[in-house]
Amino acid sequence: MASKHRSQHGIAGAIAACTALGVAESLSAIDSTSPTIVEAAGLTFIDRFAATLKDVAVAVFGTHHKSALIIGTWLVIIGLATAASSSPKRSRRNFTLLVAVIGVVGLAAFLTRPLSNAPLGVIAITAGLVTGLVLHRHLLRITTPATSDKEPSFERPGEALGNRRQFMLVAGSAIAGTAGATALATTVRRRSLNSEPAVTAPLPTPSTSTPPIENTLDGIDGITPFITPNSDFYRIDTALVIPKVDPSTWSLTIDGMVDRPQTLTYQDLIEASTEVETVTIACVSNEVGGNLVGNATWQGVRLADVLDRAGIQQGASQIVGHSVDGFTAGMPTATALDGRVALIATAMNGTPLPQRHGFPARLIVSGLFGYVSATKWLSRIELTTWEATDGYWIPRGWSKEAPVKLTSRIDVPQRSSISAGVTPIAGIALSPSIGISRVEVSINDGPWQSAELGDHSNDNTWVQWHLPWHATNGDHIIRVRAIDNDGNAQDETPRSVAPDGATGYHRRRVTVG
Ligand SMILES: Nc1nc2c(c(=O)[nH]1)N[C@H]1C(S)=C(S)[C@@H](COP(=O)(O)O)O[C@H]1N2
Ligand SMILES: [Mo]
Repeated sequence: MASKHRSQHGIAGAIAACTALGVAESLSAIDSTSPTIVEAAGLTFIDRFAATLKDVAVAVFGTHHKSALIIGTWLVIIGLATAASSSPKRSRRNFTLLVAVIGVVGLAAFLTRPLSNAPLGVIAITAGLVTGLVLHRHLLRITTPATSDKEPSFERPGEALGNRRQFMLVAGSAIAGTAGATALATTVRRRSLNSEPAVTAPLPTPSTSTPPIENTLDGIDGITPFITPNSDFYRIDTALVIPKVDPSTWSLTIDGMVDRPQTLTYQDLIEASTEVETVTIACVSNEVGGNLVGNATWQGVRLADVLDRAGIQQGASQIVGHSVDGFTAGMPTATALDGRVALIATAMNGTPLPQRHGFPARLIVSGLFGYVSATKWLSRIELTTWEATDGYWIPRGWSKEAPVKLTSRIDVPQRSSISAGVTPIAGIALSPSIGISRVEVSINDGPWQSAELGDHSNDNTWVQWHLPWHATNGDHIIRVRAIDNDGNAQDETPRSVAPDGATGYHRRRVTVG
């Protein structure tokens, strides 16, 4: 009897918690520019544990793991509620206590997120708490009708059956209602979040006529295309939900150690977006041979021009990009002024920046890893000293200076087993802002052979390379290495991504026959 009550009390806790979460989530999901309660908890978790997770963090920030974090949060809360509610004697007290603690922690997490809709969050959490407590009490009353929260002295069989039926009915409706409301709210929210912003202004005609890329090696089957389509471009960020920015109210501030702080509206920025540059950007978390790298044509305003108008003060040695969701990335001021491509970008491959890539504006700096430069959903550019502050990832164990490392990758043959005959070996090599001068391939530790290079007139992009290979039967190891335009050879020592980027040669094993 005791264990039956224990499990029914536990189930009451689980159902009440689930319903409470459903109410809080559905209500807080209404504003798609704000995180929901559970998303806020997940974002706080990311900020808190990103450092501990280190390389694992890369995985956490991948899209799939974001859903896992949301689902995990639900499961943990429901699990805690089940445990707290299980004791037949202290079910009510423990459950109330737990719900109060989760409510306070949830509210604190929510209110400290930069994009949270505070009034909506307070309403959502209050409604969730009240629903959860009322439902829990009600379910307990059905479980133990005679003496509300105490073990009943005896139970007539018919009464027990009736209670059980009533318990199932209330519990079932609560779960069905929660599932329905949450599914509806999530669908509406997702639709709103996934819709790309309506283009409010046409992009201006580029002031520079960039020469078209003459000889890409796109014709080689399986090679990475020279330009990465927006839909295939890698995405890395700490945003559990992509910030949705309204361009009509958004503005970009340039302040800190400047003589004339600036405020630019979306319209201002679009009108000035006459620079067009093709630049490869890469993530520090990209392993040798990895896919966290992409090449796009960016349109925007030269960062140096905007800074010039603001007037950089003496000693302002760091530029810190701030995003609407609180992310920051800091780089040496010199990188914006040394002649390399450094843009406030508003468009990517001919369309306004996609939401996931930073709409309405982001920074793109050739030759620096994304985490120190490429702030998406940009809201502020702050000029400060190098010592004054650190970007998001620096206290989390990543290097403050982070130039992109010279690297190369084998894309073709795509399969690990191919048939004999002449077949291409091909891939990409990159060292943005310096450029690639040579790519070499070695088969089975044989001599390094120079590969043919695709267009490499632009030092800011990756270079496609190709070597025809007469493949003979057997197992082969293919290796690649690159040399940059400064004459530096690719670092051969295998190193993982932390703290400032992976090194080593990419190799592929291919079985021919
Ligand atoms: N607001 C914001 N901007 C950000 C990040 C982020 O987490 N938040 N991540 C940076 C990192 S680590 C990288 S590698 C690039 C990736 O840009 P992409 O997602 O457009 O490829 O964005 C950078 N800009
Ligand atoms: Mo990154």
